[in-house]
Amino acid sequence: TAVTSYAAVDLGASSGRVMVGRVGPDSLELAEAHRFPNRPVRVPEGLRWDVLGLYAGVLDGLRAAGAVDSVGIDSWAVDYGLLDADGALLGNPVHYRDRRTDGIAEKVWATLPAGELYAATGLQYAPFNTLYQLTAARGSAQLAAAERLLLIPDLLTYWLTGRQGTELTNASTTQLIDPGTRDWAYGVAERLGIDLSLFAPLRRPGDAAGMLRPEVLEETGLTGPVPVTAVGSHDTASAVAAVPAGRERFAYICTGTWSLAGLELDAPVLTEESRAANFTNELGLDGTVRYLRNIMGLWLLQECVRAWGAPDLGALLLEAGKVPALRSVVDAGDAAFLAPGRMPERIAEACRDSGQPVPATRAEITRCILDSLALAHRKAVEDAQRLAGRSVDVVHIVGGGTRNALLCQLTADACGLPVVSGPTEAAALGNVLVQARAHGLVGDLAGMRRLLTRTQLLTRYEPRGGTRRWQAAQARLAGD
Ligand code: ADP
Ligand code: LRH
Repeated sequence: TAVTSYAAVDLGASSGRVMVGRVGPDSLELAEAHRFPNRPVRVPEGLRWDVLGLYAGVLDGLRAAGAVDSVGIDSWAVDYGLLDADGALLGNPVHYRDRRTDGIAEKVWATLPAGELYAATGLQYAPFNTLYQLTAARGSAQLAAAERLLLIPDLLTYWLTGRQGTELTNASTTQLIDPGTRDWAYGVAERLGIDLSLFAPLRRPGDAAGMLRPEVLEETGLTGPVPVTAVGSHDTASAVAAVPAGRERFAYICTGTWSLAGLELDAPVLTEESRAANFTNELGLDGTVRYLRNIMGLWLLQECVRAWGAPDLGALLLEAGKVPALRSVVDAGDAAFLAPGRMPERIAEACRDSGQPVPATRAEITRCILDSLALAHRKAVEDAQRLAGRSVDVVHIVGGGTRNALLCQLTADACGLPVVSGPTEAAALGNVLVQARAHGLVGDLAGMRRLLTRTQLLTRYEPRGGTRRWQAAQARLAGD
């Protein structure tokens, strides 16, 4: 049978890329067609995404990709664009790190208590969940003028095809979806006065999402018809679909700007204990639930590197590897690190405030971040197993953080479990595989993962012992 090829548009918070996946009966190859930075822009009204710049990057990428059998788009979650009655975008989409949601959750909980909200939606508290963003936007001129809300990948799909939809895995991050019915949480929306008709109808990974418009074909030099296929449009859903797991019992950590650490389940965990531990139930492929915790992730390092004028990352990690382990740790799950700016100082302050040695050099700060991330990974993997009543034998790490061997090794040490790292471009691979499946290839989720295991370069890290030191660090952080 012929090899087919798919363009995967994957927009992360730090960069966007268009990858081309070639899929055969027993082959899977991924090549980068185009990569471009994703730089948020601060304007007087707040922090915004440069969504036109991203769309231009997508068009450049499709041109570079050349002939493909289909296109799929995934991106970071929760954010959206508003359209007026003519279908025109109303303003630049607000960045999830914008401060407009400060203090909003408390207002929502006054109407719908946090416990009830969790039982109905299964979503962990994060100030930027779409529900809180919409509450913060209430009364604004823009929302008043809006006829339609499209999540970021759905907005780009609309621009490419002229067709509107709301893809389910990403919709599950709005906090307006019931993870049990996998449909809108109608009761929640009603009690909070959110008009669900703002949203386009739900569609699911694998559904047809339209055809590239003639103008898009012309601009990209492609020959039509080129279909766009709905994929797991939440990047984390696509990345989890591409975890190269066989029959083993596994936990996963999707590392990039964020670390998303947890388990794949077939039903949500909606207990009060789970809410207190801030675990989320996002929807995955084929009826799966992504039961995980959001951890600040390599954002902490990205922001330091930005503050330091972008020194060489490889050299910095080499130096960090020589710094003694676990001198000081911060809580990498703390939303206090959400906003941009002054990151080296904020890390140092957190160490000082908790009575630990204050990291001074760049290498020491980097080491503190990586130790703290590994520790947060450990805690999430441990808590997920306890809360879901499942145990695991291996931790899979996928995403940009797989390039950071020190982080992978420290995670293996902290978890006391082997870590299998790779693939790096997991979200793009998950995106490609869902498109391939929609075109009759690769079979079910297990089939997709078998193909990944056979074709992708993976690295194994064995735990080096010293679990007690990680336990002690965890206790220190918890203030025990
Ligand atoms: P996102 O999709 O959220 O934009 P990525 O998955 O692209 O994030 O991962 C970006 C992260 O990967 C960076 O913050 C950086 O820490 C890490 N990374 C990228 N390249 C390297 C490298 N050569 N060595 C170590 N880490 C790297
Ligand atoms: C990772 C991610 C994550 C969300 C965050 C907003 O890119 O999609 O899963 O929680 O961005």
